[in-house]
Amino acid sequence: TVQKPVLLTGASGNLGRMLARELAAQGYRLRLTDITPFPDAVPEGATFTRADLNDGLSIVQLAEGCGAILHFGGCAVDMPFETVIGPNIRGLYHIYEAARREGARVLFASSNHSIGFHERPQGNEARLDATCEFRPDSFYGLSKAYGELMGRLYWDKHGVENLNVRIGSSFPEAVNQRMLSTWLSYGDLARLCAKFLDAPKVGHAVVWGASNNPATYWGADHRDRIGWQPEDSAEIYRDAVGHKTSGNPVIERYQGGDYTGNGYSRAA
Ligand code: 15L
Repeated sequence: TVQKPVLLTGASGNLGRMLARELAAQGYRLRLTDITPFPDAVPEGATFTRADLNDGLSIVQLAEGCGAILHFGGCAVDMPFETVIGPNIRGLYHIYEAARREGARVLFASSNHSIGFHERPQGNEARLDATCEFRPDSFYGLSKAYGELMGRLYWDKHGVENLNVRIGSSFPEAVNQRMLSTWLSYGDLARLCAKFLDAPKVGHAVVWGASNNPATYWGADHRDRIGWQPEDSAEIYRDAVGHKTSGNPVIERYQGGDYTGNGYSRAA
């Protein structure tokens, strides 16, 4: 059977651009969208339409006939509450409504910041399971927790399948100590998206979005659902990264790093 088109939001972002290139090359029919223009040449077989996630009608129209939505759009870093609420909360509702109408599945680019106030494990201490409590470290992280719960709601109530990827740090290379634990290579992310698109069944699933890093903070999740296994490892960057840390005990204690210390005002 010919696969239905795939809607990729946040297509103009770092991860969106990489996924547009990789997935188009693999033959997926992509509809790209973002609020900012697509900075590259639109890959063959893909189209780009500028849209605001706040605009429900545009999102529903863009999703028409799609079999899946890769939702990478919205604020991607810590921002004030009023900035986050439009794209990340209202926008997410538009994505899920569109998915419900189309019977499409959703991959939600969640983040480690939805659980950022869990402490980093020391030594052989147990790694965190995907069933852990949400402990958002910012309004951004809170919007990601909300997004995962939106997926929970739409699966339980409407049977909309969704995979929530708690992305660690997805950049071309690991560039600091923390990223030896949290790094997700572009290759592993692209392979994860392809596995999601091809999987016979997803249900509601949560996966840690990190490469095969020996220093990982994270343990069990639902990756078997889509048959994904990361292939890369941040260890190759250990020497280059060195031992420099932030020097801030809050940032170094918690998994979310910088985001946990940003505006921190707790006395003890
Ligand atoms: C995120 O969620 C951000 O989108 C990214 O820019 C990084 O800050 C990443 O988390 C991280 O925790 O390293």
